[in-house]
Amino acid sequence: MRTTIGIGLVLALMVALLELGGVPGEVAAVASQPQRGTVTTGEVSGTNCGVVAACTSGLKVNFNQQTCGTVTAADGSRWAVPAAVHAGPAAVDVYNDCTGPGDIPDYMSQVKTVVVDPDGVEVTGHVFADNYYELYVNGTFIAKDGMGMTPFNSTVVRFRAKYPITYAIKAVDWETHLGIGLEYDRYNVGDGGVIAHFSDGTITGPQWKVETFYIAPLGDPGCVTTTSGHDSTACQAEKRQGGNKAPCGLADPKTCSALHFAIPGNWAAPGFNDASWVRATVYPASDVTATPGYVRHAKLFGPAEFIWTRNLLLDNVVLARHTVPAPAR
Ligand SMILES: [Ca+2]
Ligand SMILES: [Ca+2]
Repeated sequence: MRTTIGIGLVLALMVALLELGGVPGEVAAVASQPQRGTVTTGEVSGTNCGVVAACTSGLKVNFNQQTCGTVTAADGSRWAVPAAVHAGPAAVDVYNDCTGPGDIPDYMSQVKTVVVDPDGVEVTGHVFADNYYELYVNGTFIAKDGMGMTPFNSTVVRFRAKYPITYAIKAVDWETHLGIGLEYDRYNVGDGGVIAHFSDGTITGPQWKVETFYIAPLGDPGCVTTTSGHDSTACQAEKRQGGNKAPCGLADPKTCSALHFAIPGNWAAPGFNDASWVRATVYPASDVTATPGYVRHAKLFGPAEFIWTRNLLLDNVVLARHTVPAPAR
């Protein structure tokens, strides 16, 4: 009996040691690092997934539809590019020169309150995104940006929610060449940025946690590391007057790749664990936008700062979270 147990134990130990010696690197990597992304290469066509099909203001604006496509990776997985869009309602615009007159003086009278928690407090917020955002509060969808690509609008939202309040923003630097992170005839690399100010004192800033889930254009996706969040800072893109450029786009846009990471279904929920995400990087407003939607209404954003991930150019879908235990004022 004792001998049998002894042999059994020795065999079990030997099997364990063999397993450790067999694939230790892979096992350890899976346990300690965020999942590697999925690579796709090349551009796909898309269809309008935005609220607006054409501008009606008669003003001279650079209108581009918000189009959505799907790219397929070599492993057969399919990815919405640049991002999936929530079917819910668009936020009221503070500034819109495409389907509105520009400044919308009576915008506050149009805002409806989204009830997240009936026994909560009412909070009004102003949000500007380059190019698109969706706002979630305590896991509930509040509103999306009604101008998903260009021109640039500015918006207002209102909700009723109970503390602690988890703010969650999905921000997207939209693109016109779907799947490769490039825009317009010149195949420019677009830049992102989102800013928000809420009446409970909550503002976007470095205290927010962020992570990117769609990185493009990339020549060699191996430049993205995943030991400290999804980090594309080693990847090449150049800030240039008249349009930022990436080497693959300059050579041949068809060769540009993208790196995709699956967005967790519960990413906006209060209980979602964002421990692997990094602190937001703040950018001067001048790095993000000079458009009237923001500039003419900058006062609405008070001390809030534009946030994004570490790479304003190549990180195109950015999720941002911040939980406020009690009102700041
Ligand atoms: Ca917008
Ligand atoms: Ca971009």
